[in-house]
Amino acid sequence: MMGQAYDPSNVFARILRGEIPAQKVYESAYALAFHDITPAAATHVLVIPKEAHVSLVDFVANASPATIQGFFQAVTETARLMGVEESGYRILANHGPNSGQEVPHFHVHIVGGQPLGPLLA
Ligand code: IU
Repeated sequence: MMGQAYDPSNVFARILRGEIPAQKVYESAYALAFHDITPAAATHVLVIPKEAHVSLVDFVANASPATIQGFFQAVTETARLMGVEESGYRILANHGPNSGQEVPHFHVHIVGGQPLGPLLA
C-alpha cells in the first residue's frame, strides 16, 4: 500500500463520485460515512476522506492538518450519530499487506453496538 499510486476506479472513489450507491450516515466537507456492506458488528460504519489517499500512511503524510482534523471529527461525529458514543465503540484502519486492506482508499471502520471482546479474537 505504501507508495502505491491512487487508483481512481476503486469502489470508495466511485461512491464519492456518486457512481454507485451507499447507505450514507454522515457527510462533511472532509469525509463521508456509510454502512459497511458486510457488517462485522451490530454497528459497522466506514468513514472515508473526500481526498484521494491510498491508506493511513498516505493520508497522514499528504493531507493538511485541517483535513486530518476534519476527518477525525467526522469519525467521532459519525459514532455519536450512530448512538454508540455512550456504549462504546472501536475504530480500526488496515494498512499494508499483513492487514488485508481490500479497498485502496483510506478508511476507518467504526464498530460497536455490542460487546466487542478482545481485539484479535
Ligand atoms: P478493509 O479495511 O479494506 O479490509 O475493509 C474494506 C471494507 O469495505 C470491508 O469491511 C467491506 O465489507 C467493505 N465494503 C463495502 O462496504 N462496500 C463495498 O462495495 C466493498 C467493500 I468492495
